[in-house]
Amino acid sequence: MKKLIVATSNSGKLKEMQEYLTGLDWELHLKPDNLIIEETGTTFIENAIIKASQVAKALREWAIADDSGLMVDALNGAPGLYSARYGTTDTERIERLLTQLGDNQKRQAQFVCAIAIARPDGSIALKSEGICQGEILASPRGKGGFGYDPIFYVPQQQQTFAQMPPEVKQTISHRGQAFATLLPQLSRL
Ligand code: ITT
Repeated sequence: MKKLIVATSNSGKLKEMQEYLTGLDWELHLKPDNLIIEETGTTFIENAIIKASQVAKALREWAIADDSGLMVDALNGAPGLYSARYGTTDTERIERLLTQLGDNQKRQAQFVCAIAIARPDGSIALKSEGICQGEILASPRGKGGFGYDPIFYVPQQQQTFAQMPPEVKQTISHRGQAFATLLPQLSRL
């Protein structure tokens, strides 16, 4: 089995990425905590490529990275690329977002996920992107998931990401969409 380094420091994201990647012909390994990659890209896919490529090169192993974020229409796409840097804890990030939106009636938002897989020399073997549309609630709802999940409501399911069973979020989420196109290609590598 080939080794694949899952290049993330976000435990919620790691858990979801592991779910998509189990049962494949790849042996999953975690990225060492002390290997920190600066996200200098200007798009989600650029950042995913930077993270996968630099981790792969540093460890001389295959690596997979995810760059994702929440884009809120009424905030002109913020926090977007800066979703992780919007606060120091999930609670702080959610509070800042809700304060910025205030009682604005325009609540549409989308979660975006870009994934890249790099070869041990740092070159990119695969990349993929996924989007999930939803709305920002006025206050958090639900205990599951991670990050902004409690305020991201999906009208079709009539639930937030944090209220859904994990397997439902796994199918409809931005990450689910990105993995749906990536996985068949990954098994052919
Ligand atoms: P790595 O770069 O180490 O993977 P990170 O948390 O810095 O971890 P990003 O730069 O991609 O990751 O930032 C993504 C932000 O968007 C972060 O605050 C996440 O909590 C949030 N996010 C991404 N996917 C999410 C999801 O499915 N549900 C809730 N929040 C999510």
